[in-house]
Amino acid sequence: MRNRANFTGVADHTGLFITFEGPEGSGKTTQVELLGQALAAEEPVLVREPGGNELGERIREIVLYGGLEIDAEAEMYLFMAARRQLIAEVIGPALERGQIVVGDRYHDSTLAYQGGARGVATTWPSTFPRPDVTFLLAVPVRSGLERNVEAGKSTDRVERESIEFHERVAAAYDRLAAAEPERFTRLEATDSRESIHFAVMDRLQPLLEAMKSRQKR
Ligand code: Z5A
Repeated sequence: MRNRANFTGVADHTGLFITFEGPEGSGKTTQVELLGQALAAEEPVLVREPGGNELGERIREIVLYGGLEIDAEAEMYLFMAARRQLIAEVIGPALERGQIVVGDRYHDSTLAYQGGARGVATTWPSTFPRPDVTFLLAVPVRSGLERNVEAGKSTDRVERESIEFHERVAAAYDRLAAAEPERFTRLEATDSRESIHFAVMDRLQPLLEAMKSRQKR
């Protein structure tokens, strides 16, 4: 792997960086898959967090399923270490090549879970590219948790937290979206899968066109 220590990728890439955020069971993975299919001709790069490469998947095992007591700040650094490796190995190079990158969670998850819900002091590192657009799938906390139970998903360390914890996550997401209205598009996750996907495509259309004209120059 090239040494990517200096990669910032904040403003200088020709690709398009799209992320999906939201509480448990809000339908992020469903929408990432639908978007991946809709953009198949563009060969988008789909990534999930934590994960998406070997270090990320190993950290995922430790932080979500390791059965360990982890200090809240240590947990934040683990998520961020996995993210930095994903940026260096996958996200940064893909954006530089002019590809579309679609993230199933990204740094806003750390701001909402470790910052908003656990109370850890968080920042946005300058070497973490900001997404061009972030879709926040808003769902009532209990409905989202019930959806995951109905889907038979096994619960991890974070999902087993109290309802109050998940309410704090949702409130933190609302504050993040309100603070950056140009980047965030808030969608009601209780709408049908198809109508959410339609709204996603509608929001992306001008960005996709702008990306293509940037690349022709
Ligand atoms: N975490 C963190 O604390 N800090 C960080 O920095 C990062 C993560 C990056 C990752 O768990 C955990 O790590 C997460 C936050 C924490 N844990 N918590 N709590 P994960 O990767 O295993 O899972 P997740 O990201 O939390 O996703 P999820 O909640 O499991 O699901 P989802 O992707 O949002 O939803 P889905 O899988 O697409 O859909 C869930 C079900 O609902 C499924 O049966 C669908 O068919 C159904 N669904 C989807 N859309 C609809 C609509 N529109 N209507 C009805 N039903 C629907």
